[in-house]
Amino acid sequence: MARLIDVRVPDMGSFSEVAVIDVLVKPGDAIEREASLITLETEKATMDVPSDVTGVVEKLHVTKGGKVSPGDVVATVRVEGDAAGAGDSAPAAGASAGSSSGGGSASTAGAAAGSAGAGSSSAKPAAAASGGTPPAAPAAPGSGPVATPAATTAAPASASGANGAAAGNGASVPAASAILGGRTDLAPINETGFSSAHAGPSVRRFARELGVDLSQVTGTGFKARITHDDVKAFVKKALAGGAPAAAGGAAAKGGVGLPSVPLVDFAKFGPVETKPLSRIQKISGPRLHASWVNIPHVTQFDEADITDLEDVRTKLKQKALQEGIKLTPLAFIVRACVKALQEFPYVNSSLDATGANLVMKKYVNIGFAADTPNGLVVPVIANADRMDVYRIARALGELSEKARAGKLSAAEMQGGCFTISSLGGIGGTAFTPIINAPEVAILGISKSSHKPVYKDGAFIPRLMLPLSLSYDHRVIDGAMAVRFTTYLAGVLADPRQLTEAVL
Ligand code: CAO
Repeated sequence: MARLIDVRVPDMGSFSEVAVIDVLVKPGDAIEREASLITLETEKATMDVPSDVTGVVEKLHVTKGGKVSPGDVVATVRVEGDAAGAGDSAPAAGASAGSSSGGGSASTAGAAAGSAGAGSSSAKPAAAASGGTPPAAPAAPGSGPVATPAATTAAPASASGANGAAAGNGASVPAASAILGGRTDLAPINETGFSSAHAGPSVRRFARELGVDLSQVTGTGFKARITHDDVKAFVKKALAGGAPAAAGGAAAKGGVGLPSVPLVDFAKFGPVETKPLSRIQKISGPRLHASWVNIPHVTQFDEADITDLEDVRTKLKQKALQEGIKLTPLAFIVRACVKALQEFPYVNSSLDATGANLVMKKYVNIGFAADTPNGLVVPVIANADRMDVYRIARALGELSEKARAGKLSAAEMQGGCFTISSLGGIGGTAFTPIINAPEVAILGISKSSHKPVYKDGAFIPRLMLPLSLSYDHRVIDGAMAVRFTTYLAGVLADPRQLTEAVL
């Protein structure tokens, strides 16, 4: 006999009035249990609301562009006989529906527990309907335990029984350590990237169980949605040694990940406004974070005397401008870096996937950080070693313009060997740039200024350019780094070396 069952929006911690950005089904559609019905977007994450029953959509109660809150009915589903499965017995039984699906990693369990504690009774059937709090929704301040990287990376290791929630659900999905043959050296999950990944709840749960960071997985589904198969393919690649390695393997090997920072309800202390990160920030943030936690950074500071170089540049500048070339200090710095990289080939290398070999590059492609209205991008001057300073200046101008207009192609941001981050046009005296992995060094440039330099028994004013070289200490040691900056400073002090023709 057929029954009509309402599927509701689950408890989402402190979120309410959440935007419906996609409606994935229509009346008459036959749906399976766990099929995504709608996609919601909070300021922190997108998440799908799945059906907890198998049946036919009788009526939709939401529209794309509308707003919903926990407990709202999403759809009424006609369920025949016992087709509904565990989730349909009654709304109140939904919690068991969640666990019977094999879901509920440490993090989702933690978030759900927090939500339940904070939630109203009307929210509980909703949470039940989805089989638990959506994994993508970060726990709200005060709503309960927050999934820390430790918890998420510990989940796969729960074969050891360390994690009750995951261990209890381990029957339907093999633990990651089993799949990986005892290896658990996947990189720790980046929570920000994981939250914003385009994937449904069951895929998220699956990824959690395997310890897979969804932000690292390429989606092959509709609109680049990540599917179960994509996660499996990622794990297979990990088995073959192609996945990003954990930071020193600490998270996986010792079960200890990054400590989490405290969550604060800022609104308690005064008025606030929440603004989403830009698209570029969402992409670059996880990459910068990955570099920061994976690479042992050291920064070597130095200064180059560019008094003579500035004299030469001033003389050449007008003539170059007539040719449409803006001869800025950065063009000379790129040229000087090419020479230094040729002199110190280890700085022009990368570690291979095993971490046991260095890939020595026989080409020199220089990336430079460009500040654009949409955020930071790094265009790459390909084959900079085949260019004189004028061609470099032209390439810098063209790529900067494209960057600011948001018109850089993917190819124009790939293949870099070494990056320069120049803040010299703005100010500052020194900073510690983050290495653009898998490169092994990055040069930060600050504003040049006149300083008294003691020479031949007297102080004389010289124009000094601050250099900040961050390097990967696994590849470059301190002696090599300071030799590199000393050499670079020497080249920058001698404009003849920088204006010569390049064949
Ligand atoms: N010291 C003193 N003055 C400098 C200087 C330095 N180190 N570098 C540049 N200048 C001067 C230039 O000479 C120019 O002055 P004039 O017009 O009088 O010649 C002025 O500053 C502006 O230069 P520019 O910015 O137009 O050109 P650039 O080649 O120096 O830089 C680019 C181009 C794209 C690197 C720059 O515009 C930019 O985006 N910088 C920001 C990079 C960034 O955000 N890095 C941080 C990354 S981590 O968050």
